[in-house]
Parts: sequence; structure tokens; C-alpha cells
Amino acid sequence: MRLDVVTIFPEYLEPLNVSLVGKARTRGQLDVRVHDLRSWTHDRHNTVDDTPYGGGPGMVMKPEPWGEALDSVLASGEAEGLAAPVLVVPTPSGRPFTQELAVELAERPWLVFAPARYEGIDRRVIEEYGERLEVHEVSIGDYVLAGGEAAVLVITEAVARLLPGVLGNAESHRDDSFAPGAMADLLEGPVYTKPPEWRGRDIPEVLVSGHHGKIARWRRDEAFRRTSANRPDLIERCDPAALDKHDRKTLAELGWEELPGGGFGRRDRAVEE
Ligand code: JCE
Repeated sequence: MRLDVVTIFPEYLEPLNVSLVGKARTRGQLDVRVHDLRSWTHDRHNTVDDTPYGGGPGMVMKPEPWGEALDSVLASGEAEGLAAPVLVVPTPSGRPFTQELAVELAERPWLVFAPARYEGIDRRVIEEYGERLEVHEVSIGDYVLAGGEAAVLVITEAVARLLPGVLGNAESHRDDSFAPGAMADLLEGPVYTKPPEWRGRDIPEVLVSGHHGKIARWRRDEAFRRTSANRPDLIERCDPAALDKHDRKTLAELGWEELPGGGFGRRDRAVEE
């Protein structure tokens, strides 16, 4: 897979040389090219921003450097025989970045990232490349970063670990929380390793019982417990058809009831508390 990143902070992308993504690069599974947006400016001050039309706070990134940068990056990939890339533009007003989108992006041979700074990029740039490429404006979460570079690191790591042969162990994908497929709608429970006792704390007995059925059931119960506590929205929209009798009992103990219209809701605990 080839990745191009156009940014005014190329040093911010240094972490792409480290760990899983860095190893994928040295193994030749990932071809990452980071470009300095300012190299496509023509004035003495390498200006990339200007004041917003209509007034208001902050600055907006000018369209000309982005246009020249993206044209040049697109031309270089085309010259190497690559078909049109997906353009990924991080923004707090984008569509949520999910595991589903990570899987989709991991299937593409070429991604171009356009992380902005200031108040974002002149809208006409998104419109222009929207007519030539598949453009995804994506948000990595409901908070406001100072720029898109950290989002590029997040998206790249989520995508790179899905590439064939990047994670040593293909098994490791299967029951990730949020992975499409099994466990798609539950968070993972806790994990433990050696030593069996640490600072007076034991590990749950069931995990050393050797009873695989009981272990699977315990893990599922813990998954429900965590999901109920941290992501009640996932319980609310879980499919009752995917639950067995034991699951229903676990959910009932956690304060959930099956609603007449299907799905689950929290029992009114106002009196209990
Ligand atoms: C960014 C900014 C909008 C004012 C470029 C923030 C993505 N999930 C996300 N949170 N924050 C971002 C993000 C991505 C790119 C940029 N800002 C700051 N954005 C309004 C300021 C600028």
C-alpha cells in the first residue's frame, strides 16, 4: 500500500517510522511519503493561510498550495501506474472514523492524506478533488484537535495493522472490539498474564480451570459488564436474536430489560439508587 501525506509539519509524522507502521515500511509492505505543503508555495514567506471570507476568528488554508501539492502527488502515483487514490481529509465535521472505514481503506492500494491546520482548508479544494477522486472527510472523535496530523497517525495505525502480513498473527484480528463479525457489538473484557499473583492480587480462577466453555462464557459476561458500563449505546442497539438465555440473564442482572419493540433499555433504577 502507498500512503502520501501532505502537511506543514512533516516532523509530526515521524512516528510513522516506529513500531508496527515503521516495520511494515522497512518490510516493503507500506510505501509512506511525507510532503511539506510549503514546498508548493511561491512567496518569500511560504504563505499557506489567509483570513476567512465573511470574517470571523482564525485563518484558513489557501487553495493554491493544496492544489499544486495534490496535483503533483497524484501525478507521481499515476506515473508509477497507480489508479486514482482515496483522499482522506481529517476534520471534526467529518464522518466518524470507524473500524468499518478502516477495513475499507485497508483494501485500497493508495491513500492520500490532507491534514489541515488553522480553521481548515478552503472548501473549493475538497470540491475540486471530490470531482476527481473518492474523498472522505473523517473525524476520529468528538473533540477538537489543533490540526489533522494526529488523526493521520491514528487512521494509519488502524489501517496498517489490517494489511496482510503486518500483524504477525492473523488470529489477533478476529475478536477485536468493533471488528466486523464476531463480537462486533461488544467491548472486550479484561486480560491477564503471568505471574499468577501480583501484589496480593490473583487472577480469576476460571482462567486456570482449563474449562474452555466456562472461560468463553466468563469472557462474554465480562464483555457485557464492560459494554454496559462504558458503552450503553451498544447494548441499546444490540440484536436480541444474537443473545442466548445466559446473555439475557447477564443483561437483566446489569439492569437491562428487553423492550416490547425489540432491543434493550435500562430498567428504571431511580428508586433503587
Ligand atoms: C483541525 C479546527 C475546526 C476549528 C485542522 C481539527 C479532527 N476528530 C477531529 N478532531 N479534530 C480534528 C481536526 C482535524 C483537522 C484540523 N483543526 C482545528 N478545526 C474548527 C479548529 C484544523
